Amino acid sequence: MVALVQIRLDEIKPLCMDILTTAGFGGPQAEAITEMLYTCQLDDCQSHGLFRLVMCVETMRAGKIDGSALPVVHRSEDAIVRADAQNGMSLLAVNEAMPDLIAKARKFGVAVMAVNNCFHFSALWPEVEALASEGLAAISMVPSHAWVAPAGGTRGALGTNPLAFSWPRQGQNPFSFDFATSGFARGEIELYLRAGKPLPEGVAIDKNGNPTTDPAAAMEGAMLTFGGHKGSALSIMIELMAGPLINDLTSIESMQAAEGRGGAPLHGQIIIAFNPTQLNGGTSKMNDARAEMLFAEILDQGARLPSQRRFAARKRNLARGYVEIPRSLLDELNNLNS
Ligand code: NDP
Ligand code: PYC
Repeated sequence: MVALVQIRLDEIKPLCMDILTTAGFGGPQAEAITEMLYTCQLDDCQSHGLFRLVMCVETMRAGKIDGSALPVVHRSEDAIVRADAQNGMSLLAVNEAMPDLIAKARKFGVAVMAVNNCFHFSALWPEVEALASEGLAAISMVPSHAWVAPAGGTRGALGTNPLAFSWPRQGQNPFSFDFATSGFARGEIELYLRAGKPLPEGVAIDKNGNPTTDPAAAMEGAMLTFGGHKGSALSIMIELMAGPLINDLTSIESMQAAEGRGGAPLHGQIIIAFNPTQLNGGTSKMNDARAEMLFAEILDQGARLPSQRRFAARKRNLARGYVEIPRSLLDELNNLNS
């Protein structure tokens, strides 16, 4: 049994800001990171909540990130928003480009945000859900480091490459999902390693290409995509869409750029926003009803929608005023900067 400790909601942001600014992040970068970590921890996203403070500090120690970077958002008349994160974390750049993306999606029906030169450690759902709260459907993708073998391969070539989607719903939480295209996210494997738990079968191979359930051997060898060749193809698409398409690095190049120093990957991010009002030809009421019929049928079968666990966790944590994390993680966070 992992020993858990409670952290009051009002303690989370000061804890993050303290750790991040002590590590060397400037105010705006630290605030954007803190907001993301709070949002994820509130929803019990253990692999990308407070745990990711460790990766943020490691990224600073690796010496390649500009912790005081101020992103540059390029203004244009077309449906594309380009944001250069200037070698800071992705989050500040995404936040600053978001109003333009929303305005352009409303104007053109579809708009694309291309973020370049960003270190990236975070979950994607908060960004696509921010767009859903504006009535837009949205997709986001990023590569990472080449930890994942392609289907039929023997060594890392692809990132854990998450794909997130959000669909706005009237008067309720959006339909959203956000998952790594590897069977497990890297963060999840790290949590298994810390907990001393074996991985399920089919998640990883060791450095000799043999199946393994040992998280340490998996980290030395390669992770596998979900769904065999299907997840592998999706992962390659993400490499292309959030890499060469927007003139940024693949997971192989990101890994090379890190020179074995650890920390978050460095690459690009793509977010695509769709405005239903234009795309459905002004019939949004009918189309909302159609989408709701689909969700109702899924729920009627006893299945759950993705993100339902998260929304329930948020409600519970807001009501009780605290989150729970492993005591060992809190100890590690308290010692991060010593
Ligand atoms: P999970 O496997 O935890 O969850 C994937 C999605 O599936 C969630 O939306 C989840 O909803 C949903 N889901 C889970 N079980 C069910 C079920 N039984 N029925 C319906 N839906 C279900 O995700 P991962 O571990 O793959 O990824 C975790 C996070 O890691 C993501 O936020 C991702 O963005 C992040 N990540 C970031 C990377 C980066 O480079 N920045 C790289 C890889 C991952 P719910 O949450 O409600 O359970
Ligand atoms: O969990 O795979 C992961 C991950 C990579 C970068 C940030 N998180």
